Amino acid sequence: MRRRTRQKGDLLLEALLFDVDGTLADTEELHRQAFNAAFVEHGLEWDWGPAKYAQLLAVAGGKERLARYLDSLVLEEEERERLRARLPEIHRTKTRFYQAFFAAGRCPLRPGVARLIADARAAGLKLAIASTTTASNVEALLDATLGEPPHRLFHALVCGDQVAQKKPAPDAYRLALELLQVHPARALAFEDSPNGVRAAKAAGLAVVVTPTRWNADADFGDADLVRPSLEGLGLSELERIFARRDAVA
Ligand code: XBP
Ligand code: MG
Repeated sequence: MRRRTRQKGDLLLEALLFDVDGTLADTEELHRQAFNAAFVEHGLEWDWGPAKYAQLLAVAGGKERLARYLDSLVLEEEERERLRARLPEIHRTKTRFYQAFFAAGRCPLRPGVARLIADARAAGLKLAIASTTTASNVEALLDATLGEPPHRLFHALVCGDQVAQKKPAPDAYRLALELLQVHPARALAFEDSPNGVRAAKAAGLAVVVTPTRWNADADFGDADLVRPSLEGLGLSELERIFARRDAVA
């Protein structure tokens, strides 16, 4: 699709920055199942049920989540360190299962996501991904849902280990803004989790939150807009959020 060059008097908004897990698609159940499949393959009697996983989601990053869980177990220190050395391999197995589940079409995009991406591209906005997950997981998601690689849809892709500090640190959003060459006051972030909102806000971005069941009861205090999904949320309404912010600024 041809991208329109921006004309004077266009939108205030210059860029949209999207989180991935929970925002583009409700993926955390698939991540949970992939973790449990990896535990079985590695002969571990670990089993993360939905309630346990909801707690563990407070830790962004699958490798960090595994480490936090390991630290919570009552183990001989020698056994704990032996398992810690295996975490990278366990996480690679988990990623393999996750991508196989996606390839099997087990997770659609959330409502309104595809249309907003298409409208924003047609309006000449810049688009970026700012995620804690691995780049190959983002590729699997976009390939399975939109049939395109990330670089055909987004001008910048910032994932997992590309930054020193994962969410709630602002690193991923700051790097995405730098790659887009866009000022945070002219960009909008889309998130699903408290960690994500904190990360975007710390980067100076206005944030639209579309929680999933994993964060349904969370407090999104300083988000600029909270909606059940992006369905029906058009660029003109997003521009109005912006105009309100500008009026205040
Ligand atoms: C959500 C995360 C990720 C996923 C698991 O990322 O925190 O860690 O839960 O994916 P997002 P990995 O910022 O897109 O919401 O195991 O690849 O980390
Ligand atoms: Mg998320």
